[in-house]
Amino acid sequence: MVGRSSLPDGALFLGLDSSTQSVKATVLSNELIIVASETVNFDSELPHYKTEGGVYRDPTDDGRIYSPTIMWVEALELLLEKLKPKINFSKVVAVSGSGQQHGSVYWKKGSQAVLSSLDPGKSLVSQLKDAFSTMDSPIWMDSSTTKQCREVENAVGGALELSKLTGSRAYERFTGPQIRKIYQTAPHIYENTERISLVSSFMASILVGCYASIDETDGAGMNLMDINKRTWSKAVLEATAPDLEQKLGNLAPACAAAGRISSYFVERHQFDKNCFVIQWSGDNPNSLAGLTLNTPGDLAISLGTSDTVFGITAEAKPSLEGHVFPNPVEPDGYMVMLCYKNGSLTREDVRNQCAEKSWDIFNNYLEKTPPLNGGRLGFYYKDHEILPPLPVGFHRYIVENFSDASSDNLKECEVQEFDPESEVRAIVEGQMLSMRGHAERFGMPNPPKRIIATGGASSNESILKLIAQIFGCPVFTVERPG
Ligand code: 5FX
Repeated sequence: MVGRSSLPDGALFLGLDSSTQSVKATVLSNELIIVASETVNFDSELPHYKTEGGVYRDPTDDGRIYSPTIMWVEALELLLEKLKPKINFSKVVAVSGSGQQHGSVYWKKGSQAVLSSLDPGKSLVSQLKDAFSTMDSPIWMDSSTTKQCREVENAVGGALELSKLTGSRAYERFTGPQIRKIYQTAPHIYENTERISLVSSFMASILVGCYASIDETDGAGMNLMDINKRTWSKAVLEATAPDLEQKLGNLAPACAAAGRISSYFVERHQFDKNCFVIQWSGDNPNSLAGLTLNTPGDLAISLGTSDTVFGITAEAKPSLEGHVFPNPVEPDGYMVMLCYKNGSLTREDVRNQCAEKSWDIFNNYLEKTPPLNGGRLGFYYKDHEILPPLPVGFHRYIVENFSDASSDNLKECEVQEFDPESEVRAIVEGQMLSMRGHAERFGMPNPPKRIIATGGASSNESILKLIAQIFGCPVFTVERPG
């Protein structure tokens, strides 16, 4: 591996992030200083795919949400082109990345050969466009596999049994139920699939020029891996689809090297042939690693397209809510996580409707309304929510006798609307109260010693202040590329 003392002068580290709405690159120096960054936004920079927020919503299949696999390939190429004038790729000693969790890619039979013989004179898109048995990658926002979830749970003895085995009960967005749906509804696609990658292992595969392993941490987001043994669970594989193990390949620890960068990138982009590709992992596990979360009393909140809450724990105690994944940096430990689908896009919706599409006005409303909003509480689901699993809808309540110290006289009544100021406070408070409630139920530290906030909205000080009010602890955030 790359020892820090043996690093060449000017060594660089390239971190990539393949997320729902964009791909991003961050380049770090040997001293861990950010020296360059770049982004490719799918909707605005690759408009020919006609995605909205990086995804397609299928009007004929309720809850089906997917992305065009090849768009991620084109975005990677464009990202490297945009980065080229800013850094010398030959100085990059290691590259790794994050992928949106759960999303999956279906490599067609024969594609390993294509991947390992890419011609550096041609684009990746032109060579990989026919490499998939389906052009559609189901992603984490999908909620169309409830039937498959119940079937897999029932086959292994129930939801709790599945959770004890894999770290989570069956969730619609998890890759196992998604694979089962493809096997059931499009058996020819399943049959013609040589390898199934996660978004993380898919991007690593392109960089190494062969199928990269799924890492154990992102692998735990599939409802397929034995959370204690960190191997595929035979019982769950059988309950999901036939001959699945060979289509998944081996698992690898999140911190292992996937291989050296392929000759395609050496010749086309002048990377050094010794540059390591380190296993990619999921965006949330990598946030945990990047935030160097190593104290059990700390909680992290990531405010992005999805909102997530996570912490670390020594033991795996999976239950009916939330997820247990292997800790990506502590080989014997675990991370625990809650995920909400209605994150930044839902906050943006309320901003657009109530705050003239301006974050300044939104923040001003947050600052001038009191904590707990004089009893005006709301729950806003622009998309089918994961936690709690509820359909699309905005729900607003006024709690009466709110100042009364006892909870006996509290009475809530549902209302159709709030004034704009209260609406703004209600959405953010509703999100944070839900996080606090579920985090407590899941056995996460209460109150946390401190919260570390990350993700796009963590640059919003008014939101950070509100998090501190709801959780009753200090809130910190991290340096972000400008
Ligand atoms: C986690 O379980 C999720 O589904 C999301 O946070 C995705 O990882 C977003 F990319």
